[in-house]
Amino acid sequence: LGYHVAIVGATGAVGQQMLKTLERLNFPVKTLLPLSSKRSAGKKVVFKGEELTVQEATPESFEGIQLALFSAGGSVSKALAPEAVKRGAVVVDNTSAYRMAGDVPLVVPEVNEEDLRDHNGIIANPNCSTIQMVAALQPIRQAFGLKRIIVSTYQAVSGAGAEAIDEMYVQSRQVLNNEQVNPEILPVGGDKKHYQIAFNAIPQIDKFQDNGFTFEEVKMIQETKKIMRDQTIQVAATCVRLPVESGHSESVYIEVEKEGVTVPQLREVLQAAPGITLQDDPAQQIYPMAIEAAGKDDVFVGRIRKDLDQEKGFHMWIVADNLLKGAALNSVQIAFSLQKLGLLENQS
Ligand code: 11C
Repeated sequence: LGYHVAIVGATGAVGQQMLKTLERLNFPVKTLLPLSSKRSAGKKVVFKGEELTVQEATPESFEGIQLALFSAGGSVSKALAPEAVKRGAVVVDNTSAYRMAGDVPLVVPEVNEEDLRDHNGIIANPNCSTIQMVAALQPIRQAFGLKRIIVSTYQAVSGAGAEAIDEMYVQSRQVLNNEQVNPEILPVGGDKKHYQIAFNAIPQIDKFQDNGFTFEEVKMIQETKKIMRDQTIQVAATCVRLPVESGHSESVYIEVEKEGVTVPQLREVLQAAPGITLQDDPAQQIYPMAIEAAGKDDVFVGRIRKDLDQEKGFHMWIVADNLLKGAALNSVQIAFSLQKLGLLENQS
């Protein structure tokens, strides 16, 4: 028994993790259809030990598909997600194409699983840097309320795709060999200028908006308010790319609503929260780090401390694998939640 599942973008960095995560968590898959753009069609992917040929995604590809996980860019989702829905599939979309649409739930299961009940065929998977932050802050919010968030991110190159990972390694070798570096992708594939990522920190992820924030920063702000169903939470973000392969890190400042909250109380609620691992022991130099979080499912939280001036202010350091909890794992968790809530067709 299982579902007929399609992965759109099966050869990409996230698509590959979707295949592995479906297999690793034993999601009931009856048939797996790997789809891609014309360019990648014909490539092979492996699912449960079986080699599968990737097919070009067309509207007809979705005949008989019950669940389609999309991660092939916003334009592909815009063109094909409605076609999949028309043919009876439930779509979990990992792009920003539908995230802010009023009739599309934007879901991190630990935070707002119940929003899935309002879906109209498409469910949006939030941006990676948003997911790990709201997953860590939700238990704090439930216990003590949440008034304000100020976040600075330290994001891995894998968030910009497999080509950006290659660019980091190529440039690193070039710098070490005293060779010329020719940036072509980062900070943003489609923008006017490109900068060296090797041995650098670039304060731009995605394109600048009219308000001076980048689109990545705007996503963190808008998505957080939507997922938490609270437009009054004050959110500001600064997003920075680092030469780290996988694992986004975030320095997060929050102000809670309740008075008299202590650091041990924050640690206690985080320790009890599903999907969160507390790594917070300054005396032993224990704190989350990207190279340790990479390849793991949980969101790691540490460096929790009270602000020295704001009575209700706290700081913390939140790290997660951006391709797993930030993308593929959250999408697969949404699929499990859909199944649990009876929102998928019957298995065959
Ligand atoms: C990055 N957060 O690290 C981006 C990648 O909207 O799903 C994910 C983009 C998105 O570059």
